[in-house]
Amino acid sequence: MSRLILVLGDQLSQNLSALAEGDKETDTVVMAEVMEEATYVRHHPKKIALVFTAMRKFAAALEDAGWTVAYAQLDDTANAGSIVGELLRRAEQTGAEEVICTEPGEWRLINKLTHAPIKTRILGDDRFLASHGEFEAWADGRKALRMEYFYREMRRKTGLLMEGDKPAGGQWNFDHDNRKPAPGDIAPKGPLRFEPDNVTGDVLGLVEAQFDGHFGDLRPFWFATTRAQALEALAHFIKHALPTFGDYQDAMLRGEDFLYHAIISPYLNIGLLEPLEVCQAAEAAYVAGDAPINAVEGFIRQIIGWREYVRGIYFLEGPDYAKRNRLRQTRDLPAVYWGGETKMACMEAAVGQTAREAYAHHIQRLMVTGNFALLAGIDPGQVSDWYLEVYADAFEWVEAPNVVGMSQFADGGVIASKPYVSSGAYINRMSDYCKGCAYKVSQKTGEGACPFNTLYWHFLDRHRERFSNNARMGNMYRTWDRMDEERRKTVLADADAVLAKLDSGEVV
Ligand code: FAD
Ligand code: DLZ
Ligand code: SF4
Repeated sequence: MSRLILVLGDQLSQNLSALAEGDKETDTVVMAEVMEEATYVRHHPKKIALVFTAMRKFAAALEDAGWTVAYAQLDDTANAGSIVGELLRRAEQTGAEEVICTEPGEWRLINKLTHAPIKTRILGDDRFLASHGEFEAWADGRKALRMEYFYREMRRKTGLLMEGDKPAGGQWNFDHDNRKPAPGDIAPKGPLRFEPDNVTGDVLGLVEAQFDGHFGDLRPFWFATTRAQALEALAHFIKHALPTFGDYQDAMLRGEDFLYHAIISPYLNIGLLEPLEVCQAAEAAYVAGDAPINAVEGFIRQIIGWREYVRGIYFLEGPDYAKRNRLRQTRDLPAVYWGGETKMACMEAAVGQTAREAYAHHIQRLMVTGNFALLAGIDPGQVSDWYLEVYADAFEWVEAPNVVGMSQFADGGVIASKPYVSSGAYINRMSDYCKGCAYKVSQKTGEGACPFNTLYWHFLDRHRERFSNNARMGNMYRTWDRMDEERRKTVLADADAVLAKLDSGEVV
């Protein structure tokens, strides 16, 4: 019996479980560029171009490997417009009666496939180190699901940076050696960039024609779009940036969009790279003496720790997770997130580079755009949609836990033990944004005060009931309570004025 093997745009791996189950002689691989996937949120044009180009090249690689591939380009006249529609169209063409697919990274699509009017078998996605069952077993009976302990399990499981049953270097975590501000005179090489070829050129033309109104710049487009290119990009990072990765992991500098980050998340998340091979490459650099333990451990932790952990949480918590709003924040996302004028230099830098590159690093996402949204009381659903749209690496299994959980505390504390909020002081310590900002980071109240400074106290004050008993936040509340009442009133009034400006669309 012939079957259809569905390969989605973020499943571009030769060892995909659905392909392993398929039969080259009798089955047809279905791949489809469809409007439904390209517009369920209005993805950044660079992200759509990455996914479509990588899909086209992966389909060609599958054909070279002997598969029959039924590929639909977005502008094919017969294109049904959705994944399920395309499966039904191909089933009619081929006579196939069953679909085999690897679990999608989003409940939305799992639900559509589960209810498709054709028999569909969904296999586990074994491109991750921890299966759902393993994560559930780890989580079972624990009061708090903290990443650090899960990460140690993954170290033991993979043997990465292990000396027998002990962690290499005598510690599991070297974060205290990391997170320095970056001096102004560094010269990071940045990611490896690839010239568009004919296939990429065709897709860029298509994206330009079809998704003109989406936020962000399509060109210059330089992402890797094949596994071979992604491996080159990885090797470039290991050689040129990994040794310094840890030191400046949290730093932010004007005009330096990438610093010493890897810029591999888009490639990992669409399947061009595998998490274990990436970590093994980093470990090899440590063993060879080419990169220090603080950098390599920190890097590996992001992948076998955070990346696996957030996926575990997304599937453990279920389909309602991405919709949670435990702090009941309801303000609309302000125009500054769409490139609207702002006087805040940090927001301008983070949003500006997001528009240009479909990329911002972790601390820009967490402590600039995320921090501001949380302090300003923005609806986490709108915040989450924004992140899903604007980043090339954003797929809901990884985006939602990072945004709804880690950044917006909208899951009520499943991921974070306290909200990631800070005044302008943190941004000033870790960046050069505040120099030359229209606001003064040292000013706590009044016209020119940094908005993060007043909104920070406003956040704590309006959520006192929830957080004042949190052991990790006691100091913050004690500091607030020690301020004299007049000052507290002024701070809150100034914060209200900032919020009113946001609501009325005035420039903040
Ligand atoms: P590096 O800083 O060089 O880190 C190496 C790798 O570690 C990354 O490629 C990534 O695969 C992994 N990693 C690091 N941190 C995380 C994390 N918290 N969760 C999962 N993987 C991690 N990452 C995404 O892949 N997709 C998202 O949609 C996404 N949304 C985020 C939203 C917010 C609010 C925050 C705070 C973080 C988000 N992250 C997301 C995590 C992180 O910001 C990105 O993985 C990272 O910036 C990718 O750039 P890089 O490859 O240069 O990473
Ligand atoms: C992100 C994306 C986009 C933009 N377009 C497509 C597409 O046309 N066809 C496809 O198969 N996949 C696409 N994707 C990736 C899917 O949206 C992704 O598989 C789901 O969000 C689950 O992670
Ligand atoms: Fe951002 Fe405040 Fe610094 Fe300006 S002063 S860059 S608004 S933290």
